[in-house]
Amino acid sequence: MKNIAAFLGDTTAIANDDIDLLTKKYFNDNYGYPARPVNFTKAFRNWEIRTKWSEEYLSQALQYPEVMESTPGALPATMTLEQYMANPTASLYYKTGRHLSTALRHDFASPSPFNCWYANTGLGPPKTTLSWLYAGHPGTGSQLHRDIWWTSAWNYLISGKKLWIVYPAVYTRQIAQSLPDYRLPLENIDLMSYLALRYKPMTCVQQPGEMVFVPGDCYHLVLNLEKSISLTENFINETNYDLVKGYFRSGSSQKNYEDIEAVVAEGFNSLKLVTA
Ligand SMILES: O=C(O)CCC(=O)C(=O)O
Repeated sequence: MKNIAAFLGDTTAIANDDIDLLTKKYFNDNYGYPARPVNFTKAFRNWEIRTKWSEEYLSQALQYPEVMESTPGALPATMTLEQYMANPTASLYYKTGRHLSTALRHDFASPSPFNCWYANTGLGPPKTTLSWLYAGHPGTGSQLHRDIWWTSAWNYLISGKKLWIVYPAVYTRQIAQSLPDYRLPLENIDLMSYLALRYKPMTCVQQPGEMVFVPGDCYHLVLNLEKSISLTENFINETNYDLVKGYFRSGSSQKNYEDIEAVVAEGFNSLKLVTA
């Protein structure tokens, strides 16, 4: 992809935070409550999965064929991680939630600042898991979107390089009204012409060992600049519960809304226990 340096130079940088130890209070005060995107450059650089989750190790652990995410026009495909990695293509992207049902789940615990009330609820087994492993060849990526249920997310880069394009929450309503303009063909993005659009994004290039936080009210788009492997999880807690409730409030299922209300009530009770 051409012009990355020029593109980065013409956009506002997402904050790089080089704190060594990320506490929940520091995260909530500076990024969670203000809903501010950030790239943590050092806090997770020694996370064990960064070295343990090599391509070979993951391919061994994830032998189930997955349906690939594909760019419009690409033929649908189903592949194991090993097959995908051996076949460079920019039109297919490997994504799985299956790591949580393999031994891989014992290799990591979600960092405590991002504790998720839904994933950890005692009210019953969650119907949906909010944890995914991505593997992508250069040129693959995630089209412009807001995250599932308007939850917030962290994304940890194990290997490779990713370009993040994140819109400040203040533009969310307007972008939602002109989504086709902001959804660009991933296979042929002209980054500089992207800047001619009315609303300007924030950007960063994420390196291995870095963790990007994206608040649930920010549209974002991600491009793999090199062959990349990352782990991402979404979460609901005291920093974003009302946004998530708003998502379900505007949906059609009263039952889903009530379930999330119960999870949120349980979450606040658990906070009382922690601070008592
Ligand atoms: O690594 C990526 O492709 C970005 C993932 C992402 O934005 C998401 O899962 O919501």
